[in-house]
Amino acid sequence: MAFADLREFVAHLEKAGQLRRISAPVSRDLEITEITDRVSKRAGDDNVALLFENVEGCSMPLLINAFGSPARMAAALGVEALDDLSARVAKLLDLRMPGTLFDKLRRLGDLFDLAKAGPKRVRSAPCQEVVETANPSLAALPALRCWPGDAGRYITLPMVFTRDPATRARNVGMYRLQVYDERTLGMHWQIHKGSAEHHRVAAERGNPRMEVAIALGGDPVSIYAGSAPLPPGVDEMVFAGWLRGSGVPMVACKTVDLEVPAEAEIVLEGWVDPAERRLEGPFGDHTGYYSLARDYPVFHLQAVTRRKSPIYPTTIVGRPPQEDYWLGKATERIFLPIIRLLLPEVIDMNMPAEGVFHNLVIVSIKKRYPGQARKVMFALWGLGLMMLAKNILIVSEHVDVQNLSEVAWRATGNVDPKRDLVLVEGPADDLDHSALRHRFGGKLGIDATEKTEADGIGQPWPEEIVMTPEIRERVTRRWADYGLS
Ligand SMILES: Cc1cc2nc3c(=O)[nH]c(=O)nc-3n(C[C@H](O)[C@H](O)[C@H](O)COP(=O)(O)O)c2cc1C
Ligand SMILES: [Mn+2]
Repeated sequence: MAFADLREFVAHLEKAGQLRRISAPVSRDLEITEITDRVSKRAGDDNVALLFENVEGCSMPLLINAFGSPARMAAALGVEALDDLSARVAKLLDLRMPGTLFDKLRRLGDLFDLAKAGPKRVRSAPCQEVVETANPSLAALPALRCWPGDAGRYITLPMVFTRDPATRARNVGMYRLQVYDERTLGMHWQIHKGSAEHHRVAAERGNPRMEVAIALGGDPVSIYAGSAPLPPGVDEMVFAGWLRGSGVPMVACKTVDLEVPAEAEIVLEGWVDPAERRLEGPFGDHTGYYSLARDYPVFHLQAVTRRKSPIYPTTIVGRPPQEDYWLGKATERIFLPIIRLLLPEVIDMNMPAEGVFHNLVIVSIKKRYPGQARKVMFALWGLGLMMLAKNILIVSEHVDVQNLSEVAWRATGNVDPKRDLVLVEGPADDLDHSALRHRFGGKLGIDATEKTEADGIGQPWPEEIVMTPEIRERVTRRWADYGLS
């Protein structure tokens, strides 16, 4: 089931006991961060979404941690468990010629789902119940000051809409926005990202202005889609429509030639001057460190449209695990079948919270020939935003990459540093504070697969210890006899 808008999702979470309303007055300066950080690091059902109804000095309720658990993330995307996402994508990518008539009809059904995925243009929209063009202002938004060292307040869960000035192709990205004043925002699209490329094209063409629309809220699938690293030119709204099972209703903006999800809560319309830069940050980031202040483009507000009583959605990032880890986990599950299509030896992958996405990617492979682990590393380093992966660890197919204890055991035992480490350099994540220099640094590939003669071992590779099935079965059967309970 896909939710039509943020309110439906909130209602679902509340009914499922996954949301708490906080009516006590709270400050948006640091206090909400501390509360949310504690709740998002709790285990199980104590980790809930939070709806702050009384943010001091603001009339809008503030929603946070709505995606912050596996159950909520799955619910947001209309599946029972995040692994179901892999199955859905794998089904879509299955290009084998269907055999039986039944298979053919089922395949037709998949393609029909895809045909329904296109955005639906609507003329009137909840996100335009109120239109403020005369004197637009950001002042009503309960934007958070997240951490003590932050340069200011930030909008942290936006969908940023741009078009390629040459092809008119749409991009949607989740890029944080620093609130400079009531009309200006810092636009933190990093150099490797979709809208940064649009911005570059606009600058190259000498365009004086590039139109931008920022949507806050909307259906949860669309919100998530802004964070998905789709290939350039692939429309996040078509992707969202496919995930939802129905096209996202979109409405034309009032003052810019862009469309936004009709069900959004708040929309900020405006523009970026391709030649303008302003210092953005520092910002307490998802690495657990402050990202440094750097020059970024500037968004100028020219209109606000919104619902009559909007909910303001936001998140905080900081030392993991936090809400963004689950947004990333959904991406990991969705992209696994795509990676497997290109690299069929890949079995599973894990980007653990401790690795904050780019720092550590663990991949299991079915190895057939020497050097195959290296082949997979190099392929991943050439694949979209995987180019930013700093450490790639390859293990054999039978290793459970989701089990970090097993991974540590295998990786330390199966690796000879002289033979199994690959040290290269390449593009580094914008936020990698340890890189050689900004956006460029070293990368480590670790081949932790078991080695064979073909890998050039200098001593026989031992067998792994496993008990015989007969004894295991016998002990299981007799367990009660031993009095061990
Ligand atoms: C909570 C959150 C905040 C993010 N903030 C930024 C950001 O400030 N700048 C950025 O370039 N990417 C940020 N990202 C990552 C992008 O959303 C992600 O790379 C996405 O692929 C961008 O869309 P694009 O591929 O169309 O550029 C953030 C992701 C999340 C989940
Ligand atoms: Mn994109």
